[in-house]
Amino acid sequence: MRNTRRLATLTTILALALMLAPAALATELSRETGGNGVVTDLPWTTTSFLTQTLSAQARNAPSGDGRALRLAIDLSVGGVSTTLVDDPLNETADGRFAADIHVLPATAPFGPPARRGIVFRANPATMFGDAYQFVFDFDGTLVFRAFVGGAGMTLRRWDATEMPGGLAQPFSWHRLEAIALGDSFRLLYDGRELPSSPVLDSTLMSSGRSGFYTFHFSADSAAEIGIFDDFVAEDLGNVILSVGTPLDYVRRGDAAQIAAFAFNASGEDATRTFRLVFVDRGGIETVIAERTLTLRDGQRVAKELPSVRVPVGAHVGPGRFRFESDLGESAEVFVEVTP
Ligand SMILES: [Ca+2]
Repeated sequence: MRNTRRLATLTTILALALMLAPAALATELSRETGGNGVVTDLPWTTTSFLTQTLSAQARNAPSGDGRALRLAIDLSVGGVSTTLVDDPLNETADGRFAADIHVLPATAPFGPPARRGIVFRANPATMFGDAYQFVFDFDGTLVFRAFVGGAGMTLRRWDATEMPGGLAQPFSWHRLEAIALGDSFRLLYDGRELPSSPVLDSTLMSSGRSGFYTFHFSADSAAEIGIFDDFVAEDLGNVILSVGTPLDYVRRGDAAQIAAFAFNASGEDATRTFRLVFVDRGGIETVIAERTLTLRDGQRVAKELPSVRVPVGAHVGPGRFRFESDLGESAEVFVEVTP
């Protein structure tokens, strides 16, 4: 081993190599705002054997257009009512799904306590009996569930103490949003990320359709089952990150070259804020570089983050570099440092 004293700085050079698949599809898959108040913007399919109807109606919704959607079951025994965008192009595994949900009282004519919310990764091959749900539960708490073979499995519940503003009040509107990337699910309520997000689960990894879901048990016929608005399904692309160094160790004071790569494998536009973070052995994290990029389709491009000179002392020591995105993708490389 040479004993040449190297520069007392650690220079990190970041390179983003952006490679994209050739297909060109819009990032936003579906948007429903209530049409003209009589018809809906999108074709929807109902998935229950029950008689259910989806209609656009005049409503005082947050969207400000005076229109929302009403999903109702014409039945006296209760049951599941799900409606999904009836378009194969709506299908995706990784995406952002969001809608405004109208919280209704549990009394007539609005009906008994009900679950209301959004579904995604709903599988057409099983008549949509497999899906993820992010919904208000009967008691007004929020719950994220895997619905498998028609049976629900709670993955995380947020009660009044964890919901921003506490339990939702009758006739209030709230936005539910889920960002699904592989086995990682970020859950947001009125734009605020909930505790424990992202929730990890690998039960349903295939692509599927998305839409609205309601359920109630009651024998009372409910005039209003679900009121929704501003549904959005967005394909976030399939971005794979990797990070590496040509060295398996860095000598104290040496210059190290860390290369971070992002690959959009889906062909959809994918916008991310990327960060390179150094994590020392004690778990202290330092953001070394951050940049927001859109990985577009149809071309192969390479971009570089600015070279960063890292002060000696702050980053000399064994640890790991983590390359991550704001949507949860990440990759790590461990670096040994010799004295
Ligand atoms: Ca609307």
